[in-house]
Amino acid sequence: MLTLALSKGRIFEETLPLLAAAGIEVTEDPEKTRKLILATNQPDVRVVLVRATDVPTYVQHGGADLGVAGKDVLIEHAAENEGAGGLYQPLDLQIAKCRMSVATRADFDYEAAVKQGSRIRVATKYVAVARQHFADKGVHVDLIKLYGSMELAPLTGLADAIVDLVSTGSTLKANKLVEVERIMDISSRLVVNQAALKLKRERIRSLIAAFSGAMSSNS
Ligand code: PRT
Ligand code: MG
Repeated sequence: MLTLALSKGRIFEETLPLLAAAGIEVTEDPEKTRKLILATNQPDVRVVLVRATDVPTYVQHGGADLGVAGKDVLIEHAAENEGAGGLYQPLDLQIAKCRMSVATRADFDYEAAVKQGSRIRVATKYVAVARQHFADKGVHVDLIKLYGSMELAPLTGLADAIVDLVSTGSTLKANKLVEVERIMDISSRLVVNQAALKLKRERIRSLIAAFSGAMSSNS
């Protein structure tokens, strides 16, 4: 049995065409069932639905053989789990793309605050990335960990800036925030459990080959 961990929503949707290229069709719709384990047309392949941030945990500890997770999630997971040994990342799938950026209220002068060496209060879910980014710039920050709705922090005075994912930019715009700095491009990667890679070598290798074949035919 091969168990693949996916999160509902964009990662599930964008992984489907790659699975199809490997001859795998998920036979149930995650939006229409309450089941957390989904069967596929291949009797030896199943999909488990977990929270996006839980994908690396499932794969690292063998609850799933493989998974798909964003670079944002993988960096934070590695920082919280001392490098997350046992998680192999063979392929950037180039799906669920976005960028990680710093955003502020339009009336906050970020450049001036950075130049003056002021202490900046930054709210984010991505504490590891934010800490590294501001340390590299030599900017002093007070990091405030949030689990969602980061956009609210500068609007309520909780923080001067946020570090969040941006795709179309419409969420920032709707909340009258501006993107003041891009930190990094984000895409999702295939992650594989190290032990599964040894025990189920051929099955996993052919899956990786089918995924990368589907990607190169897309580009
Ligand atoms: O939603 P939930 O709390 O269950 O989990 P999650 O937010 O971690 O999952 P999900 O499915 O929303 O995101 C899974 C992965 O998709 C993330 O880890 C990213 O790698 C990737 N991804 C790609 C994104 C986006 N694009 C994205 N736009 N993840 C989140 N967003 C959010 C962003 O945080 C912001 O709130 O969408 C909003 C911005 O979008 P725009 O288009 O308005 O700029
Ligand atoms: Mg989300």
